[in-house]
Amino acid sequence: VNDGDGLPRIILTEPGGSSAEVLLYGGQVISWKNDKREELLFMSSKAVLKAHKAIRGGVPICFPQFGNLGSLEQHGFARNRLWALDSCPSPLPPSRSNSSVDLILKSTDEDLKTWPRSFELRLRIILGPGKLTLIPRVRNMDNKAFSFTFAMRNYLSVSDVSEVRVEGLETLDYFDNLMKGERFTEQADAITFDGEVDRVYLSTPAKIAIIDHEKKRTLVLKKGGLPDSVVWNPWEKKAKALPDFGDDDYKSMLCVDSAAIENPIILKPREEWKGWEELSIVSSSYCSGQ
Ligand code: TA6
Repeated sequence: VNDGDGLPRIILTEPGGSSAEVLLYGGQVISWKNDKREELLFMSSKAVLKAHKAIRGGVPICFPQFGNLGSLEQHGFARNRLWALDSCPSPLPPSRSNSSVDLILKSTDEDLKTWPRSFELRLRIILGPGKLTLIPRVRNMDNKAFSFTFAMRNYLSVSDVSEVRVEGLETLDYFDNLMKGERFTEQADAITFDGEVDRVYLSTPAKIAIIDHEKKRTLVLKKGGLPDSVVWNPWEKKAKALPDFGDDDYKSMLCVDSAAIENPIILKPREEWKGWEELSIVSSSYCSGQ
């Protein structure tokens, strides 16, 4: 499907009524709506939906480098490349209620100049009732080993970030990007937000809950093969400094990413790494009386 902005996209729907929209550009999910057509992911009011610029919202794929942890552009180049439909995806367990798409990004001669490793990066996106699953895989197509860091940056839509709690990260160590990446230990019994937060939580549990009181909704992030989780909100000052971020956008978003940052993933020739994340919505409205 080609929409107004000329970016080819795939629309996924499932019998329960939810939907998702995926751009071939960046292999990026840009929308995930529940069965009530509510948008569950954040998209900046000033996002630039043009090729060759990272799109500020949905689920950007940060590969082969997270942040500025290396010589590449911030968060690597995968989110700024045109991916393709994977014509020979590995078989999926049969399921009536899911719809899915398989995307692939292969290293190009251009990329080999900046990152001299040949790779195949695959991403399977599966939409199920109340559930969105992303399964990234990286295969080393080279004749020597290489390592990379990786993140799926989940821009989540929230009613008011100052009313959001994140549970599952308590007692963990984290790198604080606001304190030159120094390592700290989380003391709070849940993460709440009253200012800029930019932390890489390390070796997180497989399940993290983002509780949005106002919307009476909890988003549960489950993941595997991606031990770390970045929690980011730019808050007012940084939001103003980002040209593709609306000044008030920070109030209605929170990034809680699935990532492999502390320990880069190392692949031997022909070896393939596989990770996964599952975003699901638990609307507490019906259980409010319980
Ligand atoms: O969360 C890590 C981080 O590097 C932040 O410091 C902030 O820069 C954010 O990612 C946004 O990066 P981007 O390249 O998407 O603007």
